[in-house]
Amino acid sequence: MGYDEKNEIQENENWIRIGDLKALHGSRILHPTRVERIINEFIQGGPERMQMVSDFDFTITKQRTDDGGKVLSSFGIFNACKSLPDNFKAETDKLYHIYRPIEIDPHMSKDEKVKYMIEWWTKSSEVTSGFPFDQTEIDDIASKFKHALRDRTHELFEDLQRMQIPLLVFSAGLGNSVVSVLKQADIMYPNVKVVSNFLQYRDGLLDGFQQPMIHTFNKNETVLDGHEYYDLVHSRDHIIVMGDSLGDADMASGVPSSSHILKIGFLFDHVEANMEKYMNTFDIVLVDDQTMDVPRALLELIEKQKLKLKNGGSPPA
Ligand code: MG7
Ligand code: MG
Repeated sequence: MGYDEKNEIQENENWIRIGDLKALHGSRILHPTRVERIINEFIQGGPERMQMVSDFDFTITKQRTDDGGKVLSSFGIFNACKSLPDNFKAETDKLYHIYRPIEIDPHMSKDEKVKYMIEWWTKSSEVTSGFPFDQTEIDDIASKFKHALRDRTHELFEDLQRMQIPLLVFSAGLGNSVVSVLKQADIMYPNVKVVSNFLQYRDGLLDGFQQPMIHTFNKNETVLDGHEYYDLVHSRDHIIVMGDSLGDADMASGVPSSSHILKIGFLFDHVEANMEKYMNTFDIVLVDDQTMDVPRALLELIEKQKLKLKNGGSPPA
């Protein structure tokens, strides 16, 4: 997609070989030559042309923690709040058991699933209405999950901030929880933008989620079209996408200019059964990798080359 033959860079003495990238050694890559080319395009293009788009649940947070503790999703954090009305938990559980199997049904087409997902988010929004709720409740629970971020998440966010690369955290979950976790982890830098579902209030009571609703299958250009975020990044045509679900791979498909998109997929559940689909969907598949080491390794190459150019071609001291 968007593979621009005309502007392809040529292999030169600075060319990086994918086999030399230690961080990629454990990964599964269907088209190594293509990935090698994209990485070299990124390095040559520099930070000014980069942007990153990442999912939140189980992409910025871990799929598996060292102590085996369960990581709550952004909706899960909200649902754990104590003051929610008695019927709330029962209602949302009921919805989850109806719609979650549809969301992941391997036999139903995306087009068919969309109407069910709209139903799910709509009903969930309706249930999340008519009672008072204080954001500090989310903050209290989210504080426990700032330690469940992937290893080296802080470093990744610092890298992006230092290199002034915008990061879009794109989540079909609950934005209030996402922002709370990122803020409490001290990584909600100015270059980080969260697009997600946020709680809406009316007359002091909850009134569902704000529009536009973001669900599993419109987490792409369909909701971002015309969004202020596109103005911010329209000249950044080199994109790293990260996600743990197959649908995450499309997150940047509507970005106005995208010469090269490199998709990194974190695979943890049912590795064997999912491997083929993940390899066909993501350029780089990481199996049970609970770190940010791979995206950081790519950014490091980009930053090193930039410093090298600044120093007139000689390697940085
Ligand atoms: N997901 C979607 N909805 C809900 C909900 O109302 N409650 C809970 N607990 N989970 C929900 O992060 C996005 C994921 O959250 C799930 C409306 C879906 O599985 C979705 O992929
Ligand atoms: Mg996810």
